[in-house]
Formats: sequence, C-alpha cells, structure tokens
Amino acid sequence: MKQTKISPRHPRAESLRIRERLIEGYKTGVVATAGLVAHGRGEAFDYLIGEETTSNALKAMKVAAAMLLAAKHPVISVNGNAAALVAEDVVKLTKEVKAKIEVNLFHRSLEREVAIAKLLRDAGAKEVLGVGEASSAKIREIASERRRVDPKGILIADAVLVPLEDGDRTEALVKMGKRVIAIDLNPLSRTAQFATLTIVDNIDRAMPTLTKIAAKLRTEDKKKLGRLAISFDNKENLREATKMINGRLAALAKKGTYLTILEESKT
Ligand code: PTJ
Repeated sequence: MKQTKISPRHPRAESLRIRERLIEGYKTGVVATAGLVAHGRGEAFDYLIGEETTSNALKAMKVAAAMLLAAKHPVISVNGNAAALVAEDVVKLTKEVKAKIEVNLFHRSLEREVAIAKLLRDAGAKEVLGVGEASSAKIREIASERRRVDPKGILIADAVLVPLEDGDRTEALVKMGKRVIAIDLNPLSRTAQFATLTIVDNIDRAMPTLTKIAAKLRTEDKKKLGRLAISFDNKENLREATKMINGRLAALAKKGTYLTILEESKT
C-alpha cells in the first residue's frame, strides 16, 4: 500500500507518522471512519498537554499497572484505533499482566473484528476473544453494539483496560463493579470522567510506558499491589490534568505565540 513519505526533518513528523498508521488501518478495514475523526479530537488535546507524558499520567500508570496485576481476570479491550496504533504493545502488556485480549467495537462488523484479530495475532497474540459468535453475552445496560461481550472475557473481568472509548460502556462496566482503566487524551470525555482511573495521555506513548511499569511491578507482593490499586482518586487525577492544561494555556496566553515558546524551551 502506497504511503505518504514523511521527511524526518518535518517539525511534526511523529504526529504525521501516527496519522499514516491510522489511515493505513482505515484502508485495511481495521479503523472505523469515525476512528479518524476521534483521532483528530485526541490530537487537539495532545497539543494542550504538550505532546508528552506528564508526571500526572505516569502516576496514574503506576496504579493502573497495579490494578491489572492485582486483578483475577484482567482484560484489555481493543477497538480499531488501538489495534492500528498499538497492537504490539497490547500483546506485550497482556504478557506482563497475564490479561486476556478482547475485540469490542462501537461500529461493529464481523469483517472489522476479523481484521483486528488478525492484526493482534500477527503481533503475537495467542488468543483473541470477542470475535463473531464468541461475543455471545449481552450487557443490558449498554445501548450500543458494545453490549455484546465474550463470556470468557469482559463479562467476567474484574479489571478492564479501555484504550480510547465511548463513555456509555465505561459507565456500565463501573456500575457492574469492574475497575475500568481508560487511556484518553481528553480529561473532559465521558469515558475519562466515568472510569475508575484515567491515564490522560496518547495511547501511542502510554501503552509502551505502562508495559514497562508493569514489568517492574510484577514481582511485587500481591497484597501490596492490591493496596496500591485502591489508593487512587480519579477526581483528583482529572483535577490535576485539567489544572496542568489550564496552567499551560495561561502561560501561552501571556506569550501569545506558541512556536516562540517551543523555540525558547529548546535553547
Ligand atoms: O473501533 P470502534 O468501532 O470501536 O470505534 C472507535 C471509536 C474511537 C471511533 C469510538 O470508540 C468513538 O467514537 O470514540 P469517541 O467517543 O470519539 O472517543 C474517543 C476518545 O479518544 C476521545 O475522547 C479522544 O480525545 C480520545 N483519543 C483519540 N485519539 C487518542 C485518544 N486518546 C488517547 N490517545 C489517542 N491517540
């Protein structure tokens, strides 16, 4: 497939490379049309947080890793965008925290489920739940097609990682008593607000970092991990993320030009 060539000297090379991966995912039937739009919304928030992992997100990742390691049935839920951007990291993380992978889509079609499962298997996944008839259970509280889940996965999970989402499912899963970890650049989204824990970061940066943190923590005592897992206040976490965006915007508003500030931070 012909891809747009991106010069490594382009000032926004990394961001453009991520876009290309999504566009390729769209062409191969992995990413939904709405997934491209959703990415644009994420990019806008990435500008606001400074396009880097904040100390706040790192703190959340440590607790997220503990939640997954302390869980009996951790599941990583994968949609089109997550598959196109971080399929390999998803597989690596499942190995560190002994989680299952389940495909769960908002814009559901068997073709997309199969294409996503193939991408995950090519990335090293041994088992992919939720494809076709496998998602035979229904969560009544969810209005969208996301209500269909795998009885071996999300239905019995006690901790679910949902890298970029729509809010209804997160709310329903939390109501069912599950711990829901969201990765979402937008701290104002319904998903971010309803989750047990929200990592306000780009999944492209967050997934490899979360995996490294989990690898370091996995030899810790389970009880200690359990205590760490319940030590989190998501309201406080979101307040910090919003305060950080607010502080950055206030500083930028004083200067007027964002690019000048970028230049100054390099010297
Ligand atoms: O593959 P499907 O059919 O399950 O559909 C997936 C999408 C993403 C289309 C669907 O879940 C959806 O419509 O999501 P929303 O409601 O648009 O929410 C997506 C959220 O992800 C928004 O809050 C974005 O800010 C955020 N987001 C987008 N790109 C990233 C991101 N967060 C972290 N990293 C990103 N790269």
